[in-house]
Amino acid sequence: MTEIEVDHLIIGAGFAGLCAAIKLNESGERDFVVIEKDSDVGGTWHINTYPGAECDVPSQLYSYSFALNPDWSKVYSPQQEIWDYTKRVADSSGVLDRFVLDTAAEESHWDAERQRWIVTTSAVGSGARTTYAARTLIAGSGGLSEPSLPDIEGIETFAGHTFHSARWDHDVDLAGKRVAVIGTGASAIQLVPEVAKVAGRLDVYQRTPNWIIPRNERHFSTLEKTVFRYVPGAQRAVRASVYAALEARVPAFTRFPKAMAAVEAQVKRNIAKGISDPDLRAKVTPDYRAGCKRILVSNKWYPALDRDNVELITDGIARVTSTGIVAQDGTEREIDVLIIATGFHVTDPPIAQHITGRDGHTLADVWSKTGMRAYKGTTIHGFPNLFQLVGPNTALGHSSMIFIIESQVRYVVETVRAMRRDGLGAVEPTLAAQDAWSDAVQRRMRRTVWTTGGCASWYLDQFGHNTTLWPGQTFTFRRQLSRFDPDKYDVTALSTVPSDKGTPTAKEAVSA
Ligand code: N01
Repeated sequence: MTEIEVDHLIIGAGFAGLCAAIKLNESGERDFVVIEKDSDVGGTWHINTYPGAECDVPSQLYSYSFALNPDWSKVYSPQQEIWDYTKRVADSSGVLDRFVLDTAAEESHWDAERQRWIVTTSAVGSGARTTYAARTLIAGSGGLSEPSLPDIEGIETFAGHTFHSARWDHDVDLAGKRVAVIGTGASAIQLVPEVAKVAGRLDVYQRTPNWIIPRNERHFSTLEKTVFRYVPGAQRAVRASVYAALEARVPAFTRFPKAMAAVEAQVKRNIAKGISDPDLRAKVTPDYRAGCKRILVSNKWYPALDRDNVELITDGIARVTSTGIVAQDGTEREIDVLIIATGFHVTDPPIAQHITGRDGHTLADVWSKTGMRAYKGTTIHGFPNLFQLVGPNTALGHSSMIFIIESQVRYVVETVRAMRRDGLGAVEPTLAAQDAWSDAVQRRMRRTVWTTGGCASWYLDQFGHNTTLWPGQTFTFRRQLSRFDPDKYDVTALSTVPSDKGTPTAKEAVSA
């Protein structure tokens, strides 16, 4: 098996991996490879092709700060536009020659003597294996990438078509079919209104209702787009105002959950507008504080549930048979297609099973005992030179993840720069630094709506801790990650172990 030495190996070509590649390249770190298991860049925006897929963060903020897009068509962008945007940015950034697509990262372990991550990859289809020996491992595989499938009795026996919302099967024609959707989260509320338009009958299985605020569906006018393109600073000013408006919501999430009463009143008006049947209104009205689960955005969900061909089932699922779903009240509803919209593995990311650190333990082993913990959500004790993008406590309930990703990538670049300057071969946060940071985050969680709001959510791990979200303003997060802080790290000088002679460079390897 060939071994390729590179300075940096990046896993994932979504917003995070692409940002890391571009910013490393700009900083002069050109010896890297990006491994992507899918056939194109774009990550979640390439993979999630379900009908109705759109972003629920305003377009003006859902782009890189260094690549504004004056051409967004709407206030909230559709999936295809965002995917196209990532492809354009990748094309124009001059880094694509170091992307290896259709290739999955399999196993990674830290070789302390060589001060390198040894990463085995396999090509999708052929299974051809390659080994990389990289100074840093930058994991950008996404917090919401691995579908979580429900553990429902008999689900494997269903004889019709079944697929997850994030693995949409476009070969299945839903026209006139009897369809069931399990789940009523962010994905379901977007796809259900579209499926309802074509399905003969649609059964929607809701476990918990969500708070769903109205969505601004406005298209940007030609004049606005022209101004964004040609008037210096105009689009940045709009972006800044959107950013500020979203940040203004943070205190309600983190310190004053009672302020969410205003959101709840707005949602109740949205329900009254969209649904005529009082029983159905009651079924979709949550009994926990708004914000405890992600607040969703839609004008189409309530009217879709109000349609004659749609039924909302809230009795719970007893089992799935070969022909349909049996609810807890014993009613069996026959279906042709089962769509699973039950979300993703978030607090138990599968990639953690494949990363083995300094002591021979996988990240999954470590986190199964402690919950997800990292220093500043990015570097991890026991895992030198590993950078986890969108790591523990970096996700947001109120604003754009791209802001967080750029903050983390800045930290990666600063750390790599310091390693070069100071001749360091390995940097690893001390356990004390990691614990202090994680404990401080957990202390801040106590007053948040995610802890006090009276709901169960995928933000919480098996210990009941919210190890997913950042409990503060995003500019605070950015400030914390603005420079490498060597006093919080165990650092080791660059070892003199010679590298294998004759190994190809990243560029040679990719083009081979
Ligand atoms: O997943 P979810 P998603 N039996 O976990 C239900 C992002 N996103 O794919 O609430 C029955 O939110 C579960 O019920 P409950 C965004 O960050 C963004 O919809 O746990 N039901 C819930 O209703 C989002 O938050 C966009 O009681 C079961 C649903 O399945 C994240 O992705 C668009 C069940 C899962 O909802 C995930 O959204 C789409 C079971 N066994 C997604 N297990 C944007 O627009 C789970 N459920 C940017």
